Amino acid sequence: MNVVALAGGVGGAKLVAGLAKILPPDQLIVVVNTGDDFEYLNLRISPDLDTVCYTLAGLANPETGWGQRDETWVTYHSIAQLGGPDWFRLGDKDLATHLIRTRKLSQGKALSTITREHCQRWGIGHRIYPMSDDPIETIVHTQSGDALGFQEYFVHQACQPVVKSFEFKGAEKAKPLTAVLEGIQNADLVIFAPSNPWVSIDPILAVPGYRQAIAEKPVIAVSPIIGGKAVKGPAAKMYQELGFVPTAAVVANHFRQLLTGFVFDTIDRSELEKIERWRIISLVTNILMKDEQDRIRLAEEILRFGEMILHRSR
Ligand code: FO1
Repeated sequence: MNVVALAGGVGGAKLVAGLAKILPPDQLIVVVNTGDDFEYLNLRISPDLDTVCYTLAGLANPETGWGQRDETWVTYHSIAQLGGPDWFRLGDKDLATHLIRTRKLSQGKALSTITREHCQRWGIGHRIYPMSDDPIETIVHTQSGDALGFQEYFVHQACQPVVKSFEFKGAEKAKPLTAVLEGIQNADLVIFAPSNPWVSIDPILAVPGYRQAIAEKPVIAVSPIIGGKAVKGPAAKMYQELGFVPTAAVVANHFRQLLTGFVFDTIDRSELEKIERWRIISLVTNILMKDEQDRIRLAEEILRFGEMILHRSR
């Protein structure tokens, strides 16, 4: 089965790692949010791309989900000693990725080419693409009138500002990747990984052409909300601040126009009827991924659910 998965950071990366254990490299394409990318210490940082790649390569830090495992922080502490900036923690190993990526970008290489080269070095066979080679910047507009870059909001201000809306600056002018568009056209199934709908999946859907291509395909989304809370990050807080009660059903409604299927947790079983009334087929299961076994089990269940959906529509 040919699958295209859309993913943001830590939650998305875990499911993608499960899918990559089951699907061979020629059957899985991963499209990663780059709206969180920014420049820090004159380096181009692509947090979600790195999180997905490190996770697939088995290099991810198991405590944080981002950055590398067995990391050292010598440079970070030396930078702090010199007066910083030090609000964004770059470990020594991780720093190498940003240095080489920035160097290659300045030589005129596209982010997708650099990502492919790095994946080869890390032994990743599956195809991982940034959502575009053009810059797209997620801007968080706050209730107090500020317009914050995503990492300024997320890390520096610890998601404290109350959000009002999101903007994906540069999206309307950005070019979709041909390989991604072709991947979607050849896909049997598109999966939205359990990533933040507002700031991980929506930026990908804002790239011209992707939403229209995805609308032609069966789509399954996996809820990042369990029991009213986000597994990680500010998704639940964002829904609340935007006037929604954060539930699995609210996530299904977020993507309602595109969804064929929705996967959510047994704890939220009472929302089943509401979601099915929207003609979205549901899979209710344990979606919390605590270890590698959980990732593989959930990926298997989702792929089986996908087969069932495909069978029904034939
Ligand atoms: N998240 C933090 O909360 N604090 C950090 O200092 C931090 C550093 C960092 C370095 C490299 C990287 O790839 C990711 C990093 N993240 C950090 C995570 C990241 O900024 C967010 O998780 C994503 O942007 C949201 O998906």
